[in-house]
Amino acid sequence: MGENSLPADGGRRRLVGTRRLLVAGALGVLGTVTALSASVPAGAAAGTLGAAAAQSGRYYGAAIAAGHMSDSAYVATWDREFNAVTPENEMKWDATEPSRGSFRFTSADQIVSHAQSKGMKIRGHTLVWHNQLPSWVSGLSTSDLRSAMVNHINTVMGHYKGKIYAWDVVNEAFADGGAVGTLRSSVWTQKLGNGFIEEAFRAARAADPSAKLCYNDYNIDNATASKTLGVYNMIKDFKARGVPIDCVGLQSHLSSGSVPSNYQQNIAQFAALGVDVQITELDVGGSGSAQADAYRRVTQACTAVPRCTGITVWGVTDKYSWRSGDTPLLFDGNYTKKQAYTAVLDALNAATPNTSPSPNTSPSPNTSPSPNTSPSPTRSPVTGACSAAIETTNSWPGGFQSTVTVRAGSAAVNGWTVKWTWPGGQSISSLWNGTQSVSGSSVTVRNTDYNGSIAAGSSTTFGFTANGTAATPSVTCTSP
Ligand code: 9MR
Repeated sequence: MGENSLPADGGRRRLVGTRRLLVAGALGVLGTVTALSASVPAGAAAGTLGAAAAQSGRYYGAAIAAGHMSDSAYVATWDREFNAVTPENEMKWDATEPSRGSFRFTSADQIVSHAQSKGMKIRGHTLVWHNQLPSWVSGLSTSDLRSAMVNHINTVMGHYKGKIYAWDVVNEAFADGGAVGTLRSSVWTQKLGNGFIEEAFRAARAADPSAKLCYNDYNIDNATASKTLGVYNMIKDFKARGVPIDCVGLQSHLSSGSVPSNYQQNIAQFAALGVDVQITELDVGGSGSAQADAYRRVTQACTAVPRCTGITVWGVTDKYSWRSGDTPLLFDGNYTKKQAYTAVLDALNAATPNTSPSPNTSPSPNTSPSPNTSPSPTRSPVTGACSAAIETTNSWPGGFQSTVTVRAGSAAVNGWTVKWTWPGGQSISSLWNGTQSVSGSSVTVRNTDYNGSIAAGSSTTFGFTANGTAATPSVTCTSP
């Protein structure tokens, strides 16, 4: 599906598509801005983007690249102006798991620890995407790919557990053309089918229940575009079936004059599904007052909707932007504030306080709840050199997800077998990081070729989703 694949330049051609999709004109609110700014009581206006956003309970973030952190003006501007961050490339699959099972977090850790030291919110970007995916992933069989996806989610989210405000769990899965709901053809759809999105979200909830889980995409800024409606329908379906999802990310790579007239309506209609909305990769090509007007409209659209919880611009300075030729950011190449900066600051300062901040990962009233039940793990007696503990990490009507931790005793283990018996007719629908054999209600799971060796005192995990009522049967572990 060539028309759906990304161009080699990392997506620059999408902007053409964006322009085609977006409704022209639509700058009718300009006249209101001065009046809004003027209504801010003297002394109430904050002087930086982060502080201004915080007044209404929101964040204002920037994408940050670890490679630029040696530029002191870059870091100084980030620290001064922003209270949130998204690593621009450092958490992507090619950066974090360049070869199977071998994880690297150095660059991402650099951004995370800096952000933490400044009390910033951190958005995790991104776990499952067709782009910046190392070639070893595309070569896997269906069952290996499923295991690799869940293992990647578990390991990356596990590494940052408790530190991430929101994760872009799945990025850019919808196609730019075709009927409403058409997914982009990728290794994910080809091998796992369209259900890969749901599988990823279920695994993500189990991996870090404290993080908000977002679906993130571009060209979903226009409320009536078919791509937008496809995402809208997916979220509605997830909420109705209790598939965990907390937020939608509108990337909003825009150009001056191309902010859709229904942009605020779009945010509001997503929010009405019971998810937060975040503007995740905002940049607006252009300059001067036209660019400032577009930024102002985007900001006002977010602050007008209580569940629009924050905005992230895709970079600090034009000079490092992925589309620097379009000068799309709020600071020029010398870190001088542009007209667009002032427009954003004024719009943030004019926002009325957000009185209904959304609780973390709460189900909306119109959904079947998907509680994160975490009863204390049932531990097996140590019968051999290993022990196993099973816990329910998610459940929903008619199904559940479990994680089994296999631990070596005082000696290293080379190969392990975990067994249990289902108490009430449960059945595994999908298992990762193990190989299963089932006989009636008896289940046997053995290690795969990559996780059989466990050092003394260390552990590995496997997991599964299952049909039926959540259960934590007693499990045994033996090692040859
Ligand atoms: O800004 C990122 C750029 O440095 C990378 O080269 C590019 C590679 O795909 O990804 C850019 O970020 C993208 C983001 O991760 C997802 N949405 C589109 C962004 C711009 O292409």
